[in-house]
Formats: sequence, structure tokens, C-alpha cells
Amino acid sequence: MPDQTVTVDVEHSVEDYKSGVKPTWCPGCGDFGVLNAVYNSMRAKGYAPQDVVLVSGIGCSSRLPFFSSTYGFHTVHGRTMPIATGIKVANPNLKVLALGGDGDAFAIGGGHFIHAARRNLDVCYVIMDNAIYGLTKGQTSPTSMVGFVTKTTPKGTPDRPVNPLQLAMASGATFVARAFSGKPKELADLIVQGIDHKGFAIIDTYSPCPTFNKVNTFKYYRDQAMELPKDHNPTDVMQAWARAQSTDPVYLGVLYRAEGEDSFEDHIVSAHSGVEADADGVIDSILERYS
Ligand SMILES: Cc1ncc(C[n+]2csc(CCOP(=O)(O)OP(=O)(O)O)c2C)c(N)n1
Repeated sequence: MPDQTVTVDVEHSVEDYKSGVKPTWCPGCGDFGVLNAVYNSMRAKGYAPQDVVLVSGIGCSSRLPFFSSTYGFHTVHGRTMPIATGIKVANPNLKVLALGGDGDAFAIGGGHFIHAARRNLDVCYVIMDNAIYGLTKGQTSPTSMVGFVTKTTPKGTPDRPVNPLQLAMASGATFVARAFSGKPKELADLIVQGIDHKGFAIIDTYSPCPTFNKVNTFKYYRDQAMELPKDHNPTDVMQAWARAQSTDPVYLGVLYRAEGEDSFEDHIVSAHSGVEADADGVIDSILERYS
């Protein structure tokens, strides 16, 4: 497939990735740290803004592409993965970064998440996990804790939370990390690693909502979260699973990584060459019947 990207070989500054649109998030929102980390990861990669597509769903966090000078696709709620898949199929050379909230990823987008993971789609997906629906003013999300009180669950939700890291691992993701927007430098480094990884890379990022979630605050995560031990082996799936399960502490860093697996795009490229190799015109003759 021809390379349809145009990379300009110049050094970029963070300013080059800003759209000039001022973020509309509430003061103190964790998503500011994620936005900074996204800018810094693109700068670290030396990407030209026109080579990158930021794809998001619907939610406060999903507004992120508006604030970047790259291409962006603010899709329908929960449909980040289908659109990201389409972009990669159309032009595998584009750098696609998927972004959005925990509701977008694991509630309405939960089915798509599982299938993107099992296909090993070669995108990096940064989930801004605030354990609540922010845009719709504070309902429980799939990552809210048992007993979490909101306007729609005044007695506390009885539902147990999804564990995003274990869901990703069980679904076939090949790079599974956890980050905290209060540590944007570390997050930027993880995004670079996720981009460099061949296959589906998810970074579940604690990104507090100071307006509607008064429990999972910056202080809460600072007290709860710690970096993985130096001797953590991300290729050991059982160790990764156990550390993903831990709640006290919760671990930050790359919990699981599997290298050398085929990505979805590998199969697409071979499917394209299959069509090109149709010298006998069998496919054309089938298509002609419907014209
Ligand atoms: C099909 C559809 N269903 C429901 C909604 C309403 N809605 C908009 S955003 C959202 C959830 C937002 O939560 P999350 O994805 O976690 O993002 P956050 O706002 O917290 O960043 C919901 C339910 C919608 N826009 N479209």
C-alpha cells in the first residue's frame, strides 16, 4: 500500500500540536494532564501534526482532539474503535491515537473494545478513567466502586467495577498499562511506549473529575498508586494478572506486554495483496454481476 503520509523532517515544539482552542474542561480536571502528555508524546516521536489522527468518542474526555492541531475524529459515543479501525484500514501509515472516557470505552463501547483487543489493532488507546460519567453530570460508570453514591444511585451502586487491565488482557491486548494524570511525564513516556508497540496498546489513566467524583481525587490516587516494582516482568502473564488485580496498592506502569504477535494491519496488508494477486479476474467477475 502506498505511503500516503507526508512527514516533514523538522523538530517540533509542543506549541505545534496545539489547535488554539482553549480546553473546555473544569478547573482541576485530570484531563489537562493527559492532554499535556499527548502533546509531549507526539513531540517525543517527532510526528508532523498532519500524520496523526486523534480519535475519540463522546464525553468530556473525548473532546481532547479539538485541542490539537492534528487531524481529529470526534465520533459517536462508544464508537472510537470502529472509526480507528477504518482509518487504519484506509491508511495504515497514519499514526492513530484513540482517546476517551471509561464510559465510552467499557460501557457503550465495551463490545468494540474487546474485538479491537482480540484483533490486536495497532493503535494506542488512552482511557481517561474518572470512574464516573462527567459530561452527563455524574452517573456511575463501569469503573465506579461498589457503594459509589451519585444522583442516580443515591443508596450506592451495588455493581462491581470492571477491571480495565484484566478485561484488556483477557481480550487479547498485547500492551496493557496503567497511568495517572497527576504524573504527566510518566504518562507521556507510556504513550510513547504504547505507540511504539506493535498491536493493541491500552493505557488506563486515572484522570480525576473534581466536579462530580469527590472520592477518586488526585489525593486518593497519590495515596493509592505506586510504580510497579523494578523486577516486574511484563511478559509474565500471571504476574501481570495478579498485579492488575491488586487494589492496595494499585500499580502504575506497563503491567503486560507481548511482543512479536501479528497485528490486525498485517492481515489487512496480506488481504490487499490477495486482491492484487487476483490475476484471473475472479473477484472482478463476481463484482460485475452486481453492477
Ligand atoms: C448513544 C448515546 N448514549 C448516551 C449518550 C449520553 N452520554 C454522553 S457522554 C456519556 C458518558 C460520558 O462518560 P465517559 O465516557 O466516562 O466520559 P467523561 O465525560 O467522564 O470524560 C453519556 C452516557 C450519548 N451521547 N450517546
